[in-house]
Amino acid sequence: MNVFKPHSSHWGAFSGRFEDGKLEVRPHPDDPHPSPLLKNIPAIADSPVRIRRPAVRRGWLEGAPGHEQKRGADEFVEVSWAEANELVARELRRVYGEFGPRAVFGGSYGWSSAGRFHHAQSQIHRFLNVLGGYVKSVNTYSSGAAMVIIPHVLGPYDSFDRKSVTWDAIERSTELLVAFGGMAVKNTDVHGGGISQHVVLPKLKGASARGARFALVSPLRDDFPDEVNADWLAIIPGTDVAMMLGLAHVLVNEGLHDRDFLARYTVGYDRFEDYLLGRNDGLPKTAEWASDICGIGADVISDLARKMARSRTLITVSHSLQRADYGEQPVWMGIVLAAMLGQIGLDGGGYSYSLGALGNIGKKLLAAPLPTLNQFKNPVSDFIPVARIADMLLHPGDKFHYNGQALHYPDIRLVYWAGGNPFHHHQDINRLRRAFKRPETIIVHESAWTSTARHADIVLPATTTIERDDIGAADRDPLIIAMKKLIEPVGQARDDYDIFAEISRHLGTFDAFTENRTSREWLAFLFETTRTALCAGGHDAPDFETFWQNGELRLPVKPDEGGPANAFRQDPAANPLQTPSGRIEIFSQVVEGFAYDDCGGHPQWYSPRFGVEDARYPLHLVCNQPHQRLHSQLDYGDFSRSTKIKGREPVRINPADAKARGISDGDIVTLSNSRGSCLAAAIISPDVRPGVMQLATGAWFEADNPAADMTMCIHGNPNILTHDRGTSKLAQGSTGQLTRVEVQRFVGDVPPVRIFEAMTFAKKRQA
Ligand SMILES: Nc1nc2c(c(=O)[nH]1)N[C@H]1C(S)=C(S)[C@@H](COP(=O)(O)OP(=O)(O)OC[C@H]3O[C@@H](n4cnc5c(=O)[nH]c(N)nc54)[C@H](O)[C@@H]3O)O[C@H]1N2
Ligand SMILES: Nc1nc2c(c(=O)[nH]1)N[C@H]1C(S)=C(S)[C@@H](COP(=O)(O)OP(=O)(O)OC[C@H]3O[C@@H](n4cnc5c(=O)[nH]c(N)nc54)[C@H](O)[C@@H]3O)O[C@H]1N2
Ligand SMILES: [Mo]
Repeated sequence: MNVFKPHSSHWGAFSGRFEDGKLEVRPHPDDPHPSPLLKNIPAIADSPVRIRRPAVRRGWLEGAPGHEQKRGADEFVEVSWAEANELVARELRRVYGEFGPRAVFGGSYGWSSAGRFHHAQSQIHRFLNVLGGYVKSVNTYSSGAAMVIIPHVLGPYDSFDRKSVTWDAIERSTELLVAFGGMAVKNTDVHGGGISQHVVLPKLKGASARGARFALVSPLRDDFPDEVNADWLAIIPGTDVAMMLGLAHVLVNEGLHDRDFLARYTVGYDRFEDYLLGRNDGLPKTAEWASDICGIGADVISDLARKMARSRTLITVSHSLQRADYGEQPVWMGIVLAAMLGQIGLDGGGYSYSLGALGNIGKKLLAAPLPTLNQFKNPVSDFIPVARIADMLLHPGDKFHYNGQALHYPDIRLVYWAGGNPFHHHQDINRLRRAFKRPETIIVHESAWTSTARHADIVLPATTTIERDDIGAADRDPLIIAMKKLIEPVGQARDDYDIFAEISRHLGTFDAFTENRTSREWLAFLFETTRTALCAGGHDAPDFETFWQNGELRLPVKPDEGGPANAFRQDPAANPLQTPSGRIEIFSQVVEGFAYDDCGGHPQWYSPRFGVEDARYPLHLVCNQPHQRLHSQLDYGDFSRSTKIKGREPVRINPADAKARGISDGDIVTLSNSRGSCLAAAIISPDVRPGVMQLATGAWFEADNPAADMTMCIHGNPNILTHDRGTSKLAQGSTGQLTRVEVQRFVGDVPPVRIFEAMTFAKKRQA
């Protein structure tokens, strides 16, 4: 009998064993609320959709590298590893030689997998840096707008986004938690790198049992768990800033704002108040004004404002709110509202950005550094804000704005991706398909035939975590895990490290890339930093072999002393914020100085662009994170597939909207707008606001006609519908969360979904 061995994933620590050709998975025994996403894991071992051998697109193999209309609609030819390595090395040599590193895009955004050494992003960046560098991407799809605006208003993103308020403080002190964008427990199933304990539900229940109240501001009722009783304020998507302004207006009107706090800790409130009260534009942003825009009653807004002023109130703003047109505004306006309440820096009060978006946010900080692979320095300074990928490929040389800089898109010849799925994560997939036809060569390492792999020229089969040894560790998770190999590599899959090492051998960079360490030697080497730091801090720390045998190691955590906001509140002169003024910038001279028409010097209401451009499409579509998987990962797993209806991704529709269109539960429907369309299966639900539908991201994109310029996705990927514009000239963040569509019942023969079936391969034609 095989024994259960420790392992980890972005959605939980677990142990696994492979017995009788089946993978069994058990959650970590100390996890109070394990994630159902663990049920997706067993399929990794034998799914037909795994990539088993290196494969090259026929047109690329038989022709020459170049712009290519057939990319995404061509056949693949399987080749040997020797041939694949030779092809990749030759092409890299050509592109670096002829065009230099500024022609190579290695941004390679994506979540890859848990595991500190075999982390695909770290591996690819290290590999490309050794070759001379690459054009990178900055910021994330998660938080593109917030990462740029928060430093102007509060200080460095990393010190503020997640370090402000702990769950312990909420359980202890919060009286009213107002969650803009909610706090869906399904989102806290995951955390990048791993999560050994899922505590959010128990913590919320704890706070609720002590008497805390919750206000859920969201178009979806289930953005807060049923177990705690929240007041659902079913807002119209994209209108939170208007509602926040309405709340702020009530505070001022009734003298409930904290003038002392504003005077002592902030700058620029007067400029903002002029706007709020309409002194310059003649338009006071009253509760009634807000109500007309956001769909929440003026009396409800007024009542909430009073309660917020009377209670120890915590305002949270979700990532999702800023993954939309003008996404900088709700992040900033949430801070201003919290400043007006004067509770920033008080225990369990104030402001917390993105609390509830990931499972480890709000936990205590670790007192030791995690094992980390050195990626080396990238000598190339060119970059794009991550979600500008299609713009960059389509418009080399064009100018774009970003955070006060005017920049130009580089001319990319070669795209190299490992550990991400742009055909899942990027907006306006029909446009992305056109963009992916532009480079001369696209190389992808993947473990499964995702749509991105199918749009590449050279596809190299990568192992998953369960096929290799690694060290599992994550930010604010005290448990380091010996992630032990559970099965042999599927087919001819290789670890990303070994793939890059072998290609490096062809390019003469093997020693620099590998430092002549085997994977096992790397694990011991990386563990040593953590061990040394622990010893220096006076803690007990085992050597690597002992850790590996024990299977896990518990790191010490820092005491809950509150974040930088608490220190700032206690003594603003001694602990100024790292902003130009040292205070909270309600008005930012710097942002004002950029003179952007879509992000001014203080937060303000801008009507979403999609509302204007897509006005003829009557329904809002919320494209949020899936509860049944992490993004597109393991969409072929049992749990994800168990939620499909007739093989399609479910879309939730309010009963009134369904009735008006003759749609019944389980019907296949077509969602469409000017950018494209997709099929999905209807679930009629009163948990979505009337006028709103919800279709999660992550169903693998499958074109009904891969050769056509405009195609429908027959599986249910919402990014065929979303628009591809940055949040504003300031941050250029992704705006994928919201769009507008029409929906109708599909009549006729429904095309079968085949994306999870085994690929068939072509034979190379003899020259
Ligand atoms: N419309 C809309 N779009 C969105 C969002 C939204 O709200 N709405 N959300 C956005 C957000 S927040 C994010 S973070 C992105 C997520 O976008 P991604 O991070 O790109 O999504 P994943 O599905 O996690 O893709 C990871 C890929 O890496 C592969 N992989 C895993 N481990 C390994 C490995 O060890 N080696 C290699 N070579 N490959 C590996 C997986 O098979 C998978 O295909 O999506 C964004 N897209
Ligand atoms: N199970 C699971 N958990 C995940 C992920 C996953 O793929 N699966 N992805 C992880 C990642 S990478 C990230 S970045 C985080 C993302 O964290 P978020 O971006 O916060 O998560 P979403 O689920 O996209 O959105 C949360 C909710 O915001 C609400 N919402 C959308 N638009 C509006 C609006 O205009 N106003 C208001 N008030 N509410 C709105 C929607 O109802 C939606 O359910 O989640 C993480 N957690
Ligand atoms: Mo994300």
